[in-house]
Amino acid sequence: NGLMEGKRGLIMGVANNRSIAWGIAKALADAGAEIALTYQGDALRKRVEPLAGELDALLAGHCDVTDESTIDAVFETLAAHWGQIDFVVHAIAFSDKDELTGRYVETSRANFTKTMDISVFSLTAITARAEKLMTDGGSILTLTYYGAEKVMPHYNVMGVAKAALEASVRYLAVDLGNKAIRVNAISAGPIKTLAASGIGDFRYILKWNEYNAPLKRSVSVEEVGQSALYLLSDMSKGVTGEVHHVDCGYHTVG
Ligand code: 0WD
Repeated sequence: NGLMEGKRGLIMGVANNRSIAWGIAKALADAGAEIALTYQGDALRKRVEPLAGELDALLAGHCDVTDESTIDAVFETLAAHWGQIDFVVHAIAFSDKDELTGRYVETSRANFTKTMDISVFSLTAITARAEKLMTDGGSILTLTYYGAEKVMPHYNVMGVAKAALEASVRYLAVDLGNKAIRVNAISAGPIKTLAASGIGDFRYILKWNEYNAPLKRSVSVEEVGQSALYLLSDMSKGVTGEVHHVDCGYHTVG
């Protein structure tokens, strides 16, 4: 389908071919979008470069969201190549895996701050830059998890961060609405990715979802990609400030 024909945008958070961001990138490219990817550091560059090649995507460079100058550099590259953009996907989160197990009450100040900076503030930092290039309106999408709404074992400080991320989506949606820029989140069910492997008992959480979700299975990155396509295309022109569950229905029973 040509749903994204003529649209250009940035996808942040591809670490490898199992990343949710990669599932979204493929769905968008299939629908005709022109895509730019960033990578975090040289180790990931080796993974992301060939993936960018597969989609004829622009490699917009290294971006560590804790370093504002690297965010600026990415948006300068986009301004130079394209001038204007239509969408941004933010699929970035981090927390020390030693604190994604056991009790939330034992979270350290240092990891709390770092988790919030990388997983929450980065959406606002990126949106502020994207706004300037979205001169023809746009759609911004982030990834969240049910642990924002209910206590999930081991999700701990990341659950607190996702709650703040979801609130950010609503505030950003209001700030940018008069420019026809929409801001939404997909709350994805558990998927075995690099980031997920850091969460304690992840396999158990995955199984629990499979037994209990209405669809009796876990969601795939391809399915998250298809839902992202809806939120990033004009199909969802009237939707903003929304947290859309793509979790095989788990949130209805969990
Ligand atoms: O079950 C899951 N996998 C779910 C993930 C369920 C619901 C939501 N999510 C969310 C995650 O919290 C995250 O926000 O989806 C988003 C994407 O996560 P993912 O696809 O599960 O994980 P992964 O493939 O590891 O990509 C996340 C990437 C990082 O990978 P690693 O594993 O190297 O930390 O986020 C990027 C990095 O590429 N990232 C950063 N990018 C720029 N600057 C930074 C940083 N400081 N830190 C992490």
